Amino acid sequence: MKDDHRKQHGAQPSKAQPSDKLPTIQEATQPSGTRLTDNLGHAISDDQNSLRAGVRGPSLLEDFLLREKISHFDHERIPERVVHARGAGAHGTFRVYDNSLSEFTVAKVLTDPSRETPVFVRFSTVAGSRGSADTARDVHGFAVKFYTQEGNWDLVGNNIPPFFIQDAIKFPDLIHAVKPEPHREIPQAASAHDTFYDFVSLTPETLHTLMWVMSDRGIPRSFANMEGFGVHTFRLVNAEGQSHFVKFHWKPLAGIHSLVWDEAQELAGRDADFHRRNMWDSIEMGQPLEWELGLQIFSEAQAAQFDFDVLDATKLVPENLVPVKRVGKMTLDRNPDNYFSETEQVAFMPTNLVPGMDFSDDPLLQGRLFSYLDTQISRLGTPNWTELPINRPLAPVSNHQRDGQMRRAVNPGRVAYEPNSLGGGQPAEVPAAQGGFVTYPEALTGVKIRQRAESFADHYGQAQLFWNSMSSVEKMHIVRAQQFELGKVETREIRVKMIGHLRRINAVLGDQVAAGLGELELAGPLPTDAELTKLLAGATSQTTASGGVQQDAALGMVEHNTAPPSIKGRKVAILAADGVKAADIEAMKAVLKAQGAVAEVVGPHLGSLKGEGGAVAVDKTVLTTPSAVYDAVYLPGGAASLKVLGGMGDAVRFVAQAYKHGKPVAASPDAAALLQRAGLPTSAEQGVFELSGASTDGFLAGLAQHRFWNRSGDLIPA
Ligand code: HDE
Repeated sequence: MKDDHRKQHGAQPSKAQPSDKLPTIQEATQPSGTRLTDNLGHAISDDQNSLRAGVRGPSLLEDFLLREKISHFDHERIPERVVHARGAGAHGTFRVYDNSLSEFTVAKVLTDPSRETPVFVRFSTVAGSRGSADTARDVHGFAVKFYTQEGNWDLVGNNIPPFFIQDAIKFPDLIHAVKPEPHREIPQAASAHDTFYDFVSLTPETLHTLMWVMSDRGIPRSFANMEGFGVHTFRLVNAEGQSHFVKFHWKPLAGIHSLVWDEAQELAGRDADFHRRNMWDSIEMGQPLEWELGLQIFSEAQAAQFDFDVLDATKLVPENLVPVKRVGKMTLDRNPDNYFSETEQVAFMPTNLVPGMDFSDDPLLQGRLFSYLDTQISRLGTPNWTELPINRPLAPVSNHQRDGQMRRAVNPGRVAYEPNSLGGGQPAEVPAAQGGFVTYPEALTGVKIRQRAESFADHYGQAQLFWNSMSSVEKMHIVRAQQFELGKVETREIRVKMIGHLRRINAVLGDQVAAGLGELELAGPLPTDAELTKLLAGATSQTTASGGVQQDAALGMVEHNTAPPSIKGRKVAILAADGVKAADIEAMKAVLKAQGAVAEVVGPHLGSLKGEGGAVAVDKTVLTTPSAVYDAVYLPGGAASLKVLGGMGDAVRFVAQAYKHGKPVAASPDAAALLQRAGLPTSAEQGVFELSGASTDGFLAGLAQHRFWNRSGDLIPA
């Protein structure tokens, strides 16, 4: 698959198109040779033994091979990103659908449908270190580098449309508060601790984004199931020099789906690489990840009418107010060849724009415009990081910047200044008409001042809009997430302050969280998930700062989904032991494969099973692989197989957890006893399908639906 792709993209540099990124990476690719050498090409005859004085004597300083090898190893690491350290990337392309955006922008990447622009995308979590688990509850980075013919455009966004703070000067405080507490470096990749909630409780502008992180959006099922957002308001500038405001969105064609918290925690231990593995495997299987680029375009005059400020990054523009226009498609279809060279060394900067776009005065964005160049120099060690293959633009680079550590370019000639006559006056400035970047001439007046605008003052209205827009199940998840997070906060005063903020967003939300924290007397026991869901159904608040919008379906996930139901890319576990009906497995595999889903046989051991009707190869075992890594479970027939599984704690837990996590389960009638042991009802309505006949339709529809929220899995201990 990968090699086919290479061919498609022109593996021969001589045949490369101007829009081909691959050759610039391939130029630096070092395929393994046949002779072992050191870094300066000397062939090595013995790589097993260091040079020593006598076979049992001390090592000699003279051993240049040992010293080079160890010294290189000692310097293998670069500082991890101070935020977004944990991430995974992939290559792909972007193409705009038509030229309808020409009235708003001269950017070719957004107006020329004949162009295929190469992209590299890095997804990340924010708080954890490089080795932390993918499924930590967090904001997720969604950074896209477009290698356009006019230079790189980086859309460095997140999977959540607002941000925690309004002003860049608070960013180090926010990050210090959420990172592990500095005296004992605990907890890793988690916001559930005192310093984070201390900061949040004293900084109510964080509340809107907090609500998003505590919702299902904080624990996406996969990168392919995440939306992306540019967060800030940017500008588009057209040929007449007119500017419109714009918000960027990525809409996943695979739909928006999330994990449930218990599952996310299970995965953090059982497969900490869950998201990166999923993306890697999908691409290797020939199933690209796809998004549509969506734009909300509005004039400054329109923006002036809103009762919130579009320069305030803690606010979103409701889609009910300004609809999202889908303008093009991004496809990720090639895995990197080397994690470090590509994913670790890729360097994004919101300052990377192309003509036809510009910044807004959002004070958070303005601070970012400084931060990213600064951080790349520190992280990659030199201003010459732009020469690294993954960062190099496709557009030609020509200027008088010279030297510095690890300079790769060899710039001939004596002229390294401008203006010059000795170099024929070149390279020369490019007028705007020929593509030179010109800043939008925004008129500005004002006094120098350190003060927040009055229009930034409302911190609760959009948190209320978000809350109102949740289905009752999503609301229940938010209550449970806050009970969990604040339950880990040890300082009571901070918990109490947080309850106050949550009550202000919605009284029922605040009360239910308070009940879980022992700050509210209840007449009876705490409500179960099902009871809580019912209780939250009518709980809404009056919004402010939302353009008059009380509820926006686009903000929810369960009832509003952007994709037509499909099972493409879903993964089904077939749980089996000796005695399984091999024909059942073959039939299910064929049905799933036909619709682009994947099936794996999970057994008590690796190797093969003695199936009824033939041997069955096992892909994974119940010991190594929990049902959390699958989207559904199938229990094929074979009384002997089901008896073995029913007697195995791991297998029973496998099924119980799938049910608890809301996943569809399909079972042959032989599985009744196992289902009972795992505590499952047989109820198609609740996504437990008995496959007695040949029809798998109900199960496939359940798989497309992804989760069954109408279960009361409270009593399942798994
Ligand atoms: Fe970042 N951010 N950020 N950020 N950010 C970084 O740059 C920063 C913010 C985002 O996959 C750093 O190369 C400041 C908002 C992503 O490589 C650093 C402020 C949004 C990534 C930095 C913000 C983001 C980063 C760390 C407040 C969503 C990962 C390493 C003024 C729109 C990119 C690096 C990748 C990374 C600074 C706020 C998104 C330190 C100062 C808002 C996706 O430069």
